[in-house]
This record gives sequence, structure tokens and C-alpha cells, in this order.
Amino acid sequence: MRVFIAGIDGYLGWALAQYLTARGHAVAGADLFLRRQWVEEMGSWSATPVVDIETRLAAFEENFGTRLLFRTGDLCDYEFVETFFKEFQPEAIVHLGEMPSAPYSMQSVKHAAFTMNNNIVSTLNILFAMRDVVPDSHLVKLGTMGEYGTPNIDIPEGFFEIEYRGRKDTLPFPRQAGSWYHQTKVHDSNNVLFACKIWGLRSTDIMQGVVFGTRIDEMGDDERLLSRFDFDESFGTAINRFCAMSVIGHPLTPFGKGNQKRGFLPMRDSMQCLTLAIENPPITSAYRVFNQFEEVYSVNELADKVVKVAQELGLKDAVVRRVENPRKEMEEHYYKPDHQHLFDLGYQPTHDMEAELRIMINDLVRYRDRIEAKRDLLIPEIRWDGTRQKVGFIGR
Ligand code: USQ
Repeated sequence: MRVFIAGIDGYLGWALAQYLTARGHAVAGADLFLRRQWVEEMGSWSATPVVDIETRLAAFEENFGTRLLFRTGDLCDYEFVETFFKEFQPEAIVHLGEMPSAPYSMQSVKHAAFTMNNNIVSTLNILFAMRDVVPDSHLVKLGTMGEYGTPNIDIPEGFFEIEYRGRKDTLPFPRQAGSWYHQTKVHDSNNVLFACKIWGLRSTDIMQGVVFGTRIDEMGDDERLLSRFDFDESFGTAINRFCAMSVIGHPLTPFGKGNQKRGFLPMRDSMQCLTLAIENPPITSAYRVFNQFEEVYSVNELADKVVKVAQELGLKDAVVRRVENPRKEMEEHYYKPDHQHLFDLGYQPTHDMEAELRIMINDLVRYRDRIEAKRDLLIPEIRWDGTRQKVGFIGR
């Protein structure tokens, strides 16, 4: 299948290009290297060294025996998207090309507006280019479990049946996003659903949980193929940050009570699930929603797991110390999202989180100096109330 990846230089995009190519798909992709710039703006860098795109592409060709069709360009530029689609004629389009960080979007009106524009317009351009160039292709759009928030009832996969004043309907489940970034994903979902309705497009909206991991097997021993691995407060996700902290003896930092729950999945499961969605498109025009995560954990449970594995690996300074929560979010809540659709397609979860953590921590020990050099960035300072000040320790 011809698969176009928007955001192919990013954390997931670069891994997905390898995963799909290894399975015989023809992959093309675009990127403007904004992720590299945003992390630099935060004063940080990836723990794993990220080589320039030419070196990445050369490594890809050496390892996979085929050259990626890559173009540098802005998904907010309609002409760029349309021209690329005309040239490549994708059968599947995976949209990973968005600004993915909640804290980054919460910094200022400039950052919130940039995130809104970048994410919503890029998706809109892809939808219009699909309509006009490749109407039979299938959009696999990366949304987020964070669109739902943490309601006090079970979370279905996108839609739910409701009866109100004696009448019944199936409607999109209410969204309660917790950051300007997460709000962009809600707006995207509305736009994708609408485009499917009016133009008969096919789309899978992936409500993905928090991803963790340094690698997938396809990367082998070639350092140039490794994913980027961010650990700063904006672009590092919770488990990834905890693993980075454990290797330099920095306390792991659950926010607030640490009982907030999320769905998590290792990068290798994210690849498996995205590929299942790509290889099993809806037959006819449809907007379908997959909740994509492996298991639900609280942040405290994760921190404890990371400490356990780190200590087993000889990192005796790994400890947990909760910090003030810079976000506005529920720290204790009900959380029960459904996730059946991917299992129906054959998803086999990795399950062994400790094995994954061992791989990650071993990888990161090699790059300890790069994490140590940015130690000062581990304690967050971007607060949801608009102020900016490092949070303090509050617990064990
Ligand atoms: N958290 C801590 N300590 C930390 C970092 C985070 O307790 O040092 C907490 C946060 O307060 C939050 C949870 O861990 O309750 C998850 O935070 P996160 O930074 O790992 O993830 P989040 O901001 O939700 O965003 C990440 C990705 C985003 C994706 C989302 C999926 O950056 O692109 O959409 O995960 S989900 O969380 O399911 O919405």
C-alpha cells in the first residue's frame, strides 16, 4: 500500500516509516522539522542524538534497501499538500504532523494560537486535498485520549447511544479537553467527521493514549535510525521523563496527588495499532474512532514501576518525589475507557511493561550525559494559570 506520513521526522513518524517499510509498504512523507525547533525553543534536546535528515535518509536506504520519498514542506500550505498527493497518490494518509504538547500550547496566547492554526489548518488542508486528489484514500488521523477528559462515566469509542426525553440517537461522546493542544484535537475530530459526512471520505480517528519507548525492533543497532526521545517538560511524556530521571538520579515527579489515570502504550504497540488501522480501512465512506492504548495506570503506579526496574538495573538513586501540579486536572477520578475495535482487528498488546522499561533505561544509560546536561529542565515551570515558575516538591 502507498502510505503518506505527515510529520515523518517526529517521534512516531520516523518509527512508523521503518515499521511500514519493513512490512512491504511504499512510504512517503513530509516534515518541516518544527519538532526539532520547538524542543530547541524549550532549551532542550533529544536524549538520543537525532542526526540531520540527509543522514537519516541515507541510513534508512542502507538498512531497508529503499529510499524514502521525502519532501520538506508545510502542511499549512495547501499547494504543498496537493502537489505531494498528486505525485504520490497515497492510498493511506497518516497525519502525525501536529504540535503535540499540552504545556507548549499553554505558555502564551502566541503559543496557543500557533497550535490552533498549525493543527487545525494542516488537517483541513489534508481533508481538502483528499477530496480533490485522492478521494478513495483513507485518513488515519492521530487524535488523543485526552479529547475525552476524565468523565465520571465509561468512555466509549467515539460515539454513544443516548436517550433524552424519550428519544434515542447515537452521537459523538462529549469532549472535555484539558489544554489548548488537546482542544485542537477536538476541533480536528469535528472537522474530520464533517468532511466524511459531506464528501464521503474514509477516516479513522485514533484516540491514542500516552506513548513511551525508545525504539522498535526495526531500528536494530543503527543509532541513526533511533527515535528522538524528549524529556523536557513540554515534549517528554510522563513515562519517558521518569525513565530519563531515573538514569541521572533525579527524583521522579508525579504531579500533585499522582492518582490521575491515563491509558498508556509502548511505541511498538502504537506502531502495531496504526498499521492495523492502515491495513484494514473502512470499506465505504465512514468516520470511525479507535481508542488506542494498552492499559490504564495512575501516574504514581508508573513512577513506582520505573523505580523498581531502575533499581534492579543498579540505578540505586532512583526515587519518587511528588511535585506541585502545574496543570489544572483531576488528580483523583473514575476512568474506564473502552478499547475493543483494535482487538477485533487482531491487536496483541505487549503487556510486559517492565521488559519495555528495561530496554528504555538501558538505552538511556548510554546517553546519560545528554540528560545530565539538561537536568535543570526536568522540573516543570509552565503553569496552567498562565504564570511561569518552577514547581516545588511536596511528597515522598
Ligand atoms: N505527569 C506527571 N509528571 C510528569 C509529567 C506528567 O505527573 O513529570 C502527569 C500529567 O499531569 C498528566 C499525565 O502525567 O496527568 C500525562 O502527562 P503527559 O505529559 O505524559 O501527557 P499529556 O500531556 O497528556 O500528552 C501526551 C502527549 C500528547 C498526547 C497525550 C495522550 O504529549 O501528544 O495527545 O499524551 S493523552 O494523555 O491520553 O491525552
